[in-house]
Amino acid sequence: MLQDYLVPETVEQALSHLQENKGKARIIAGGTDLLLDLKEGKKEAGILVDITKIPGLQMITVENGFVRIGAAVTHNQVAKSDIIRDKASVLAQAARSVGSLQIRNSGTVVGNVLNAQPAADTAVALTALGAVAEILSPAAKENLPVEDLYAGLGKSAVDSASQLLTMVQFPALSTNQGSAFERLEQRKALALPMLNVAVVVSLSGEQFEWARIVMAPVGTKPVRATGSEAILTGARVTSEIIEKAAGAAIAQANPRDSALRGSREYRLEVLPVLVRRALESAVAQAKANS
Ligand SMILES: Cc1cc2nc3c(=O)[nH]c(=O)nc-3n(C[C@@H](O)[C@@H](O)[C@H](O)COP(=O)(O)OP(=O)(O)OC[C@H]3O[C@@H](n4cnc5c(N)ncnc54)[C@H](O)[C@@H]3O)c2cc1C
Repeated sequence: MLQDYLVPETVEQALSHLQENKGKARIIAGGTDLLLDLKEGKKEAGILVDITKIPGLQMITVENGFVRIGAAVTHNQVAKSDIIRDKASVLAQAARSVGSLQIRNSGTVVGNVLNAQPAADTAVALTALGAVAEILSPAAKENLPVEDLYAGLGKSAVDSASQLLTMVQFPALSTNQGSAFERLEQRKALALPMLNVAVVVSLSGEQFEWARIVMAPVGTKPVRATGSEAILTGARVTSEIIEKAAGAAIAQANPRDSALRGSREYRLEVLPVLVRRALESAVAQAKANS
């Protein structure tokens, strides 16, 4: 049962609330996942520590070539941000595809990552961007890649009863780079997609320098299609090589059969199409930028 709702104004206050109420308090941001989890008894917390009024966590900035997104930033703020549209459009697309307007107005990108659903739209995009999260505990600060925040299906490596994830950061895309997001969904009311794919490519003239291809839900967390990435590294940009790389993505995909989100066979059939489309869009963006 909820006993208190605390609204700190600084990160230090938030951490001391967690420390003083050892194990009983828990961070809340938009509450779109947490309130349902509390109601259904999947998580427990007597005290909620609301971080959305901490000014330092409300910012989207770009500094020294790195984009930073604070933990109180919502999906809509990310989707509308000129910085994100310009420097990481894959993330703007992913944030725009989350739930409904109300969900996007209160749900945060960081909360989406910490809920640890494999198909969390912004976690898939952040993994493709090579994003790293800053995590504070009362006595320590650590930086972890977003993909390493998944400790299992629906289980985060961050303990929200004692730790605060303050922000995620990643390199801003430069002029020879492009990115794209593809999503297969049954209908808009469905909370999570049947499949989603995020791609970032870096070109050197007519060649791929490198590519990061991330797909979900085809495992317990967003999955890198490293075999496809290896096919593209150093290869000439042609539709044949894109087709070949897209086809290879299924080797690392292990989707489950789902009555709600489609059969394994169907998802394996469609996945290469989404990867191909995302690669084509990302290449087109990189060429238009350079
Ligand atoms: C109807 C509906 C539709 C949805 N559709 C989609 C969809 O299409 N795609 C999609 O990806 N998701 C979807 N979602 C889920 C999405 O809304 C959430 O994942 C959201 O982004 C979570 O953010 P939040 O700020 O609300 O997190 P909260 O619910 O506040 O918190 C989530 C978890 O993270 C912890 N936490 C939050 N912030 C921090 C922090 N800074 N440090 C430490 N711990 C923290 C909390 O304690 C909690 O355990 C949907 C949800 C609903 C209800």
